[in-house]
Amino acid sequence: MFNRRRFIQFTSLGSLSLLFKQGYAEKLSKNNPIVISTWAPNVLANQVAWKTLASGGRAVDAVESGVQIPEADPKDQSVGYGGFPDRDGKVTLDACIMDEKGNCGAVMFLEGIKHPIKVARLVMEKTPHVQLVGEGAQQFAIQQGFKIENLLTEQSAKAYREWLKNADYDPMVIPELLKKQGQIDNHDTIGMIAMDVNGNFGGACTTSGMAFKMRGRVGDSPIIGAGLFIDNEIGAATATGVGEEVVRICGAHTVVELMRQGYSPQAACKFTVERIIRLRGAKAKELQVGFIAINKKGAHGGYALQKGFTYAVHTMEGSKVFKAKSVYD
Ligand code: SD4
Repeated sequence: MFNRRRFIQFTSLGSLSLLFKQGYAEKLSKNNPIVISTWAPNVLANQVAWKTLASGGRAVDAVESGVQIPEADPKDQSVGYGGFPDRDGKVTLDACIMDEKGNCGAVMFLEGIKHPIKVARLVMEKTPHVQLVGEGAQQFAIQQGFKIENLLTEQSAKAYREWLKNADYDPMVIPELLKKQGQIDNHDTIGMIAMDVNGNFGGACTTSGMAFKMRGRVGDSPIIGAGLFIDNEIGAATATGVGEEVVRICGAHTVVELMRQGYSPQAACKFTVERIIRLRGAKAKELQVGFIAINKKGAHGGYALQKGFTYAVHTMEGSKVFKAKSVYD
C-alpha cells in the first residue's frame, strides 16, 4: 500500500504538488520507479535523475539528465570533462542512450564536447542513424549548437605526464597506480538505468574510456547491447570495466536475455560475468568487469569479477549504495 509519510520523506518537495495534482502518486507506489548507476559516488547523479522520475517523467529523460553530473565533474576522471586522455594526450568520449521503444543513439571517439550524452540523444532523435564517430560526431554536435571546449584538466594532464614515464598500458594496473597517486577515488564510467512511473525503461552510459588507451580505441560503453541494453518487456542492464571483455560477450544484452529466461537481476549479472571467465580462463583474474540490472518489477542487482564494485540505487525509499558480490576477492 502507498505510504504517504514515506513518500513525503523521500520525494523532493518541488515535485510533490505536481505529483498529487496529476495523480502520479498512485502510479509511483504501484510501479516502483527506480534508477540505478554504476559506482557509489553516482548517488548524486541518481538524485538528479529521480527528480524527473518523481514528477512522472520518462526514464530516458531521467537518465539523460542524471549522467550529466559526472560528465561535468572535473574530479570524475573517467567521464566527460576532466577524463583521462588517450596515449596521445587527447580526451576522447563515448556515450549511448536507449529508450523504451528501442530507439537509441551513440557517439564514439568524440572530442571537445563536454556532454556526449546530449549528442547521443540528438543522434537518436535527429538522424536516421544510431552511431556517429569522431570527426563526424563532432561536426554534428557543432551543427546542433554545441561548443568545442578543452576537456583536459591540469589534474588529468599531470596523471598523463606521470604515465608517460613508463607508458605501459595495463587496464588492471593503471587504476591501481592512479589510486596510489591519489588521482582517482574509485569513480568510474557511469552506466545509469531507470524505470519510470509508467513501467518504461531508459538507459544511458557515458565514459572517457580506459585511461591512456590507444588513439581511436572505443570500448563497450557506447555500444548498444554491450555497455547498455533495454528490452521494455524485460528490463535493463549496463556495464563498467574493461570494455573489450564486455563487447566479446555482448554483455548488457546477455544480462537482459537471462532475465527473460527468469534469472533475477543479480543472477543474470553473475552468469554473464562467469561467461567472461569461461572464455578467458586465468586472464579473467587480471580484469575488472561489473554489470548492474533492473527488471520489470523494479528489482535490482549487480555482480563483478573483482571485489570493490559498488552501485547506487534511488527509489521511493531514497538513496542507497550496494556493494556488488564478485567472483574474486
Ligand atoms: C571502456 N567500459 O571504455 C569502459 C571503461 C570503464 O570503468 O567502464 N571504466 O572500456
